[in-house]
Amino acid sequence: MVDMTAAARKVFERYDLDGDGQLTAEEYRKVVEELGETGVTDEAAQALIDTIDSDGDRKVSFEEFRASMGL
Ligand SMILES: [Ca+2]
Ligand SMILES: [Ca+2]
Repeated sequence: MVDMTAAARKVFERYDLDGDGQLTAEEYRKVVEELGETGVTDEAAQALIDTIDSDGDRKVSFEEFRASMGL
């Protein structure tokens, strides 16, 4: 059985480049660019972060990230 929380944690850590436990729009943009997705604007990255962010700090904690995956 796959531990989905552990899997989500791995994805989260991949995006959290500075390891502070919060995903920012800039971190998200850097990772998708590394994956070959060009043309992601700061605004588009922030809009996605804001979609997942539930406490309004404009960053995504692991709890928010996990909740966004339905875990
Ligand atoms: Ca971070
Ligand atoms: Ca947040």
